[in-house]
Amino acid sequence: ETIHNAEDFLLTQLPIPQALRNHLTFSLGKSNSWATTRDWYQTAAFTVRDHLMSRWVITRDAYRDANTKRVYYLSLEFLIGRMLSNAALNLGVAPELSEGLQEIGQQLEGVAEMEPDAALGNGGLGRLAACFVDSMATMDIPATGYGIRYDYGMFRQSIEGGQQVENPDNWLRYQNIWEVQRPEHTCEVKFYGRVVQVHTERGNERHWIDTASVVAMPYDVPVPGYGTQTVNNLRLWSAKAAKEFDLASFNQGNYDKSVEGRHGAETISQVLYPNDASESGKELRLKQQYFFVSASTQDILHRFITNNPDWETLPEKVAIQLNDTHPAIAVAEMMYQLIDHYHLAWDKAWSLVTKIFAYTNHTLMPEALETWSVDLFSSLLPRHLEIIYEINHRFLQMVNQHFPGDSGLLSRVSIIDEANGRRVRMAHLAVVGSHTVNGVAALHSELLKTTLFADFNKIYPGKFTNVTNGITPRRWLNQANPLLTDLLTKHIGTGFQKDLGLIKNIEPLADNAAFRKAFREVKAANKQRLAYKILQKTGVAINPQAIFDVQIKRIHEYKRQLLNVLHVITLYNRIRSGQAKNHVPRVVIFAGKAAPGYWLAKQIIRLINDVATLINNDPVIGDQLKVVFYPNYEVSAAEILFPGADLSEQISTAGTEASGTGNMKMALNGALTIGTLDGANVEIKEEVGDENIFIFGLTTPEVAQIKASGYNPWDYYNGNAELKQVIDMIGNGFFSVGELNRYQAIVDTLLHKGDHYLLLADYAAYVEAQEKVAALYQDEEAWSRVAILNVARMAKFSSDRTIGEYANRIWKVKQFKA
Ligand code: DL6
Repeated sequence: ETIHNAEDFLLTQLPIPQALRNHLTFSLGKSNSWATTRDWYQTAAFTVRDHLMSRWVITRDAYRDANTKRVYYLSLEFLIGRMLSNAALNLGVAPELSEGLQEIGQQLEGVAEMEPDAALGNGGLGRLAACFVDSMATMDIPATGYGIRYDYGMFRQSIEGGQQVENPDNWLRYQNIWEVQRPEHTCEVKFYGRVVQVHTERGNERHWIDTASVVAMPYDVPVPGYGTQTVNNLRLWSAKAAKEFDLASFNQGNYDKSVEGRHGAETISQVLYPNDASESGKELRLKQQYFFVSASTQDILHRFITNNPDWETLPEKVAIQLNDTHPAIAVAEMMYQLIDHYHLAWDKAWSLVTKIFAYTNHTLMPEALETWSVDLFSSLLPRHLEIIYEINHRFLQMVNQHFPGDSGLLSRVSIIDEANGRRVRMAHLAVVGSHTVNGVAALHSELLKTTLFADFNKIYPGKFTNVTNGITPRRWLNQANPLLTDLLTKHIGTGFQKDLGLIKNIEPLADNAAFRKAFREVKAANKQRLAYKILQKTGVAINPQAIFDVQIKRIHEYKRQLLNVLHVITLYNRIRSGQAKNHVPRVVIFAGKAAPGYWLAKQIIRLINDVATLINNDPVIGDQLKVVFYPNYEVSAAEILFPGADLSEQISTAGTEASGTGNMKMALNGALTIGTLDGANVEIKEEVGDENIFIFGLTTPEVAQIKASGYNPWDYYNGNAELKQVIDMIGNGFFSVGELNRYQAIVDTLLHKGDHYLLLADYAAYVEAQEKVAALYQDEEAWSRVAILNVARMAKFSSDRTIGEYANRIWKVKQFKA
C-alpha cells in the first residue's frame, strides 16, 4: 500500500535519541563505550537519513503517478559540501537531533565536522548548482540533478613554504551515507567505433558500430526541501567497466591484462578537473562530458516513454537546463537517441530537441569557451560529429536565407570553427539547440548580447535573457549563521527562511540602537569563531576587534587578489612611515584555490603568504595589520568565513566576473561590499543603495574605452609614488629575501605585459575607497546601521527567486506538492 505521509512510516516515529541508539547498535554494530566521534556522525547521518528516505519515496511515487513535467539540471559539477546539518535543518529535525546528541554527550557541531565535504565542483558554477537543487526542492519543483560521482573531488589545498600543494580528495574513503546505488538503472555508454550505412525495413540508416562500452552506474542522493515533504533526487553517475574481468587473460596468467579494461573505463569518473575557467582540451574531459550526458539522456527518455504514449508530448514533460557548455553534447545525444534508437525522423526530433533545452552561460572569458578538435570528436564520437555537421548545415542554410551573402557572419556563427584547425564550438551548439540562453546577472547577460553572442542575438532575437544568480538562505544564513538567524527570528519570525522577501522587515530596526548592539554582538561572536579557526589552521593570532577584510574565491588574475595585495602593502608602508591617517586595525583574509596548472595564480598565493609572513612578524606593525591565507577553501570553510567578514572584497575588473555569488553571501551575513561595477555587484548596489556600498574603479565601457585608446600601465606607475614603491618592493625582493627575483613575473604582467586586468588604472580609486571603509568602520553605530540595511535588502538574491524565474520563464514547469 502506498504511504502518502512521511510521518506514517514507523521508523520516522521513533524519538531521535532512541533512533540514535538504535543505529549505533544495528547500523554500526557498536556500543556507547567505544563509539568514536565519527561513529556518532554516522549514527546521526543514518538517523536523519531515515527521515529523508520516507519523503524521498513519497516524492518519487507522486511525480510518477501525476506524470508531472520535470526539470533536469545537467551539470558537470555540484559543490554540495556537508549534508548532515543541512538535511537536519531542511527536515526540521535539527533541534531534536542536537538535543539527542547532547544526551549522549556529543555536540552536533563537532559531530557534523566529521563529515567530509562533497567537493564535486570547482567554485561558482558548481556551488550555484548546489544552491539550485536546494531551492528546487524547497519550492516543490519536480526536478532531478544529473552529474558525475567523482571518486576524487576538488583537490585539498595545503600551504607548504608559502606555496599551494595539491592533495587528493579521497572523500569516499569512509561509507557515504547520503547515496544509494541503483544498479537497476545502469546504462551503457558507447565510445569510438565507426558509422556505416545500413539498409533496413525503415530505409537507409546510419549505424554506429564497433564501439567500446562503459557502464554508467547511478548513485542517487536525496535533496530535501526546507519546510516541505518534497525530497528531490540528484543522480550521480559512476563509470564501471562493461567487462569486470577478462577471465581468458587471467587464466593465461596475464593478471595485468585481465583488469586493464576496467581501469580504462573507471578513470572516466575518477577525478574532477580542477580548472574553473579554462578548458583543457583533454580527451578524458570530453569522455566525462559525454559519459554523464549520454547516461542522463537515456534515463530521461526511458522515463518519459515508459509513462507517455508518444513523443509529441516530450516538451510538455521534459525541460533540460545545460549548466554551461559542459553538457552541451546533450543536444547531439538527444538527436542521436531519438533518431538512431527510437527511429524518429530528423525534423520531428529536431523540433522536439529545440523545445526542451535551455543553456546558461557563466563566463565571457575566451579561455573558458570550450571547443574540441574535430579529429578528437571523430575518433571518440563519430556518429555525433555527423549529427553536429547536419545540425550546422541546416542552421547555416537558415542563416543564409535571412542574411544572404554574409559569409563573414556564416563563418563566425558556424558550429565548426574552420580557422583554428577545425574545432567544434560547444557554445554555438548549445545556442543553436536551445530555446533560451541566459546570462547570470544583468550586466553579464547584456554583454552576452552585445559581445560574445551578438551575431546570434541578431539571428535569434528574443532567445537571450537574464536570470540573476542567487544563493540558498538555508545554508548561507540559517546553517552558517545561527546567531544572526536567531536574532532575526526574534524580531520578524521564521518566515524569511522560506521567503527571503520577509527579511526586509528588519529594515526599520537599523535605526534601533538596541538592535544594532545585538547585531554587533552576533558579528563579534562570528568573528571570534573565525579567529579561533584561523589560529587552528594557520597559527596566526588575530584581533577580533580589527576589521575583517575578506576576499575568498578562486585565485584568478581577473578577480584581482593582486590589487588587494597592492593595497595591503600600501597600508604597511603607511603604518611604518606614520602616514596612516584614520587607520583602523585590519585583518586581511584571503582564501581560494589556484588551478594546478595556473602558475601565475600560484605565484599570487605565494606572494600573499610572503607578504603575510613579513607583516605579521613586524613588531612595528603589531595588531595594526595582519594578513592571513586560510588554506583549503571549501564549502564548510566558507560557512565560517562569510559570517565572520566585515568587508567583502568584490574587485574584479569591470566586465569580467559574470555574477559572483560570494558577494551575495557576504552581504546577507552583514558584510559591507567594496567592489567594482561588475557582475551582480551592480544589482547589489541597486538593492542596498549607493550610500551603503563602496563602489570604485572603471566601469565596463570605461574599460573598453581605455583599452581602445592604448592603455599604458607605466603612466600610472610613474604618476603615483605610493604605487611605484609597492610594485618596486614586490619586484626587488623585499618580500622574498632569499630569492630576490621571485616575483619578477608578477611585476612583468603589471608593467611589461600590459596589465591586462587594469590593476594600476584602478589602484588609486581602490585605495581611496578603502580609506572611506576605514573611516566608516570607526563609527560603529553608523557601520552597523549600514550592515543591517545590507542584510535587510538581500531578498532579491535568494536562489528561490532565481529558480522561480527559471521555472516560469524558461522551464514552464509548475510546483507540485508530493
Ligand atoms: O554563475 C555562477 C558563477 C558566477 O557567479 C561567476 O561569476 C562565474 O565566474 C562562475 N563561472 C565558473 C566557471 N566558468 N565557466 N565556465 O565557475 O559562475
